[in-house]
Amino acid sequence: MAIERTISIIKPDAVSKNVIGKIYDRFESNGLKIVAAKMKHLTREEAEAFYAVHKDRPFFNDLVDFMVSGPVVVMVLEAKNREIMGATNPENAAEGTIRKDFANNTSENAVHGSDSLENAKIEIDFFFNPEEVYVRTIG
Ligand code: IDP
Ligand code: MG
Repeated sequence: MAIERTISIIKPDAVSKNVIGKIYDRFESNGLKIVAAKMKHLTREEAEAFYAVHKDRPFFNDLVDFMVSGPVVVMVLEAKNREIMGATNPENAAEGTIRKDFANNTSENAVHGSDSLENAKIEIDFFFNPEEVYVRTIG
């Protein structure tokens, strides 16, 4: 079976709270492996392109403003992360999820995660060249 890969982004709110390591730990503690990672300050053009699927939503401009407000940390993870992230609105997020513990509100919600395998592939290609994504051969 092919290994499932997905994207996670630690958003500017969580980076500014200095909880990058705590969020990495959530993934690792739940058995996910980080196979690529980098810090990046998105340009407005990059944020608009990344969230193009939401371009007609009322929150699009606020979302882009927020995502360019500071650097983010982009990761490729092996295995699923939606359950670990929690619901978009942290008030609806389950106990023990990243958003429950670290999000401010529906907009500043600590992390992004791919919503399907198909979109995961598109999002991985958006941020990483193939040689930047590693095979974890040991362990
Ligand atoms: P997701 O991140 O849980 O997949 P999406 O519906 O794909 O949620 O929305 C993408 C991002 O847009 C959210 O993570 C959040 O930052 C922002 N967003 C979504 N809905 C709202 C809203 O109603 N108000 C403000 N921002 C929102
Ligand atoms: Mg989404």
